[in-house]
Amino acid sequence: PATIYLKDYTPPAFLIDTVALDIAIHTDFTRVQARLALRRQAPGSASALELDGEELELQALRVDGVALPAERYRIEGDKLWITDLPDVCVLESVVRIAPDQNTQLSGLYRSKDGYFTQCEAQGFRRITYYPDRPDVMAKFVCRLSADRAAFPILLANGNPVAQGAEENGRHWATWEDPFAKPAYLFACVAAKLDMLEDFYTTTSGRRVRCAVYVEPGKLDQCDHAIAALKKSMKWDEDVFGLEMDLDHYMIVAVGDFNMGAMENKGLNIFNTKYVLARPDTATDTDYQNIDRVVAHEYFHNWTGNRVTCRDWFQLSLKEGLTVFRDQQFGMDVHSAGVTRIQEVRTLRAAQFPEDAGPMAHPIRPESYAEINNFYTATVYEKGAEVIRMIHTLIGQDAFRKGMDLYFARHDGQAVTCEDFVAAMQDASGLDLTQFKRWYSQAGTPCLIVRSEFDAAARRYSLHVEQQFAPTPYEARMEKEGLALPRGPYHLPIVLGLLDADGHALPLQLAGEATPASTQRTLQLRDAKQSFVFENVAAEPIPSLLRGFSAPVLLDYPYTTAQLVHLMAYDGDAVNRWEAGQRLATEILLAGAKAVQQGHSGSDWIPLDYIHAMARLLGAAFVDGGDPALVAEALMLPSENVLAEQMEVVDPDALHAARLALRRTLARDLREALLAAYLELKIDAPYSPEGEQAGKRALRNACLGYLAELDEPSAQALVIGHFETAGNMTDSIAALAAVANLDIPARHVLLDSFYSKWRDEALVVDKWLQVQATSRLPGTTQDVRALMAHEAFDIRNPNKVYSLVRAFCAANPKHFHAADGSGYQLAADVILQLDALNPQVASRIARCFDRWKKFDAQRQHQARTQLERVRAHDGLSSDVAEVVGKALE
Ligand code: B3K
Ligand code: ZN
Repeated sequence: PATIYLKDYTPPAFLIDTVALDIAIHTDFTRVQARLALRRQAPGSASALELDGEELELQALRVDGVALPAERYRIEGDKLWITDLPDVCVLESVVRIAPDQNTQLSGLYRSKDGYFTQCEAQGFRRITYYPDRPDVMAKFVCRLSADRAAFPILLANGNPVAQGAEENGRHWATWEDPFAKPAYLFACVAAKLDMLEDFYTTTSGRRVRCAVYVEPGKLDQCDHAIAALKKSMKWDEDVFGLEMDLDHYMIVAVGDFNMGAMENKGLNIFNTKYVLARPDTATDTDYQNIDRVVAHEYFHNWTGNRVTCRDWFQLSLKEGLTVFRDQQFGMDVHSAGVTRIQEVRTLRAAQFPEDAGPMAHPIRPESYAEINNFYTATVYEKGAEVIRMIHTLIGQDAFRKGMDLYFARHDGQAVTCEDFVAAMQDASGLDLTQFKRWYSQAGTPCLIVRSEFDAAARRYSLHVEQQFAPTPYEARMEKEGLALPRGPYHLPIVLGLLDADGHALPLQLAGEATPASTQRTLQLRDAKQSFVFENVAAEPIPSLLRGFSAPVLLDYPYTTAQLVHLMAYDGDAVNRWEAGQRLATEILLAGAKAVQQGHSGSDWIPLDYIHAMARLLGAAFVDGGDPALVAEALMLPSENVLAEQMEVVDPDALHAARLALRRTLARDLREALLAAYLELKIDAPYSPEGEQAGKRALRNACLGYLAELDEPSAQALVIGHFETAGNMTDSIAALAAVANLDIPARHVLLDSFYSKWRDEALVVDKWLQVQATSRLPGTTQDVRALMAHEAFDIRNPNKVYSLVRAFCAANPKHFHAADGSGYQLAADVILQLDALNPQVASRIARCFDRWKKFDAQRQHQARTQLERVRAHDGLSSDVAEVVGKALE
């Protein structure tokens, strides 16, 4: 596939003031008429008009009402060029498209209940000829028509302006969006759906109709989404002073959708997974995800829609910022500590490996082959961390001023990441020149921190060294002559110092007259930099990078005793958790080594750790204890995260060590776990809110440990949990536990679950997922068998993600099986899917990212499969880019 470069950006020759679309949906085809009011950017210049179009059947082309002669235009691949246009003119086109054949789910496509669209990043070109680039912003009017009985609901962006009947039982509706927008934010829907509506009145008095549209019969699963929407609207007003700007805000749920959701202006289209919820079908995590995704798409209305991206290289401008905003919302509406811990876990599980692998890229890449491959953890999650660092460095008030300035300068524009940083810099007065390296350098920096205590001088020093080794991305750029000078990062280190009793010390930096507080934000700028604290009576324990203040790796030689101390006393919830994770990681890596050396015992598990975990569990029940935080602390680092720490990954040894540690904890803490399990039983009616959800999380974590005891009583507990569960959180916790046990009840429970929920697609997804992530031998064969089960459909992304992606990404023991059977399964699916839906195929292909970290035998197996995929005729640019970079 051809590479596209940021440095090649040129502004479009023509702008579009208005677009009038007429989309007529028929049984066999859809006819799209488009009327574009064009205006040349540089009047008098001669450049041709460049339009994009993909899989369109062109039927007519007229300029100012006159059919365009063949010599005035040229179609080359997915481009349509028109020459000799006047500076101002109206271009009309008529095309036919085939949404019923659109398995890519990009553009206009058919799903069970009707027709839906997905235009980001480049789906609009699959609907009509258009300059499909975000820096062309136009006002859209859309007339939609279809059969009335089959598709009674007709929606598009903005406001409904007219509707009526046509002959042959058809009907039409016209929608007008008062805001200029790029084509990627266009949406329309023609479907049979039920609707739930509610109203929200903004501070300035606009009464906004909030409507959720879902598959008929699912109205009882919409309350949470609509409540989340109203909460988000309120939050954005309170925190950022940003109001809803339209009279209608619609969310349409569709079961076939490539990603989570899409922020189309006034007409969000959502994966059903992030809309539908009922206590018996959705887990606490599902409820929380719905809050976050609804908020995220809503927040895009300002960060993404009112101010959009100049080009797709700037994707993090809207995504990093909007993820940061939904994270802040999450911290405000849920527990701040738990929310942040979960974000850190996601970053480590998805972004750090990406940054260390063949697809490494900065949050603003310089080049790409397929833009759909860049909706990544780096652009989103690391992008959000970069915004968070600005927020930490300049503080909440200056950040708010920066946001105000950004909107004052750029409302209605398509801008770049520089524009955002400039607003933050101008509002705060902090020089962010060096900070901008976060936008152009790939890889996870490592901070090597060493401390020094001078008892006589009562002085404590922290010496920090930054390492920022180049990644394959940098090597590639260099080969292409695009090498950028690399340099140290500017980042905030939020820290505290603890004394031996666990008290926070007042922090007085050298040169200061008095201590300022017990927590400080230090600014690191140099490759090597020291921070000196005065008046320190005894050697403290440093609590570094509190709240995970920068997306870096930290190398500090903590002793076990120090980590145990931090686990108990650190004033920062994230760092209490972090200390436990750090300790568990050390222990598990030692355990993996022991397993490799053939030790069968568990003497590599220090008693101090077991005691610390016991104290943690007990802490959930004292005054002020937080079961949700304890549940997080009980969760050991995943095998994939541990794998990143191994020179050569041994998935079997890691699995064995982790399981041994879980079993040891279960055995040694059994009374406490059982007592906690009994104590945490909730009698009140279900609520997904924090307090109950936290108790359930801890209770189910205890159950998970107890299930590791290879004993009938523990198995009976799990089965009883399943049978008495009053909500999906508890059911699925029990089912996931039993899916790992080779006992007769396994099949009984799985079968009864399936027969109960076979008609509830999202619950069937969970059923597939617990089986795909089972550690039992034979799982790979089970996954293959499930692909042939009536419950599976390779055309439905949720099914593929729940079964195949869960297997590849969350079952390392089986995916990385030494015989290559996991890799072969993945490659089979990638090839089968590539012809249908390249975006989904490419996401599966990403599971091979870390193949070079494994032993020679596994590398050979992986390479064989990667090469088989690469050699396939007609491979999509999506998969070709991922596999090509993996094999580089
Ligand atoms: N902006 C969309 C993502 C579109 C992905 C296109 N392949 C959802 C979001 O981030 O809100
Ligand atoms: Zn987004």
